Amino acid sequence: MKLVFAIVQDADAAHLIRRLSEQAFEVTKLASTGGFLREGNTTLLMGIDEERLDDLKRLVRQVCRTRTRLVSPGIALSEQAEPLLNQPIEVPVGGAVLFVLSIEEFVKV
Ligand code: 2BA
Repeated sequence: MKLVFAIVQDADAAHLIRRLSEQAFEVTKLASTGGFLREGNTTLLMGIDEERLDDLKRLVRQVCRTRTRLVSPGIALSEQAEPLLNQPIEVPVGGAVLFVLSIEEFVKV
């Protein structure tokens, strides 16, 4: 069994959860915040059989879009050691970031 953490943009979360549920993936949704942009995002926790991992990745790829955000150095970069940039920079976000962990035991009691 695998545990997948998927960090997705809030704008994609509802659609993705709906599609996952349609495909009988069990999902827990957590509200999270990206450390770089300091904006809300969504972390999904999914315990799945290893054989379904490719299906899950395919679904996430279909739903989660890459977007760009303009980051003003005065906001997001202000606490970095060397805030050398004066102009807003364009930062790509997503589609999604996945962490896949092997699970030793899964029980429902
Ligand atoms: P944030 O940390 O808010 O990052 C948003 C986007 O900013 C990232 O998109 C990346 O393109 C860019 N970015 C992040 N750190 C940067 C830096 N030090 N310098 C320049 N650009 C930087 P994604 O890679 O798609 O990540 C989306 C969200 O996924 C992240 O939001 C964070 O919440 C999470 N994430 C990404 N990689 C992670 C990792 N290795 N460990 C934990 N969480 C991660």
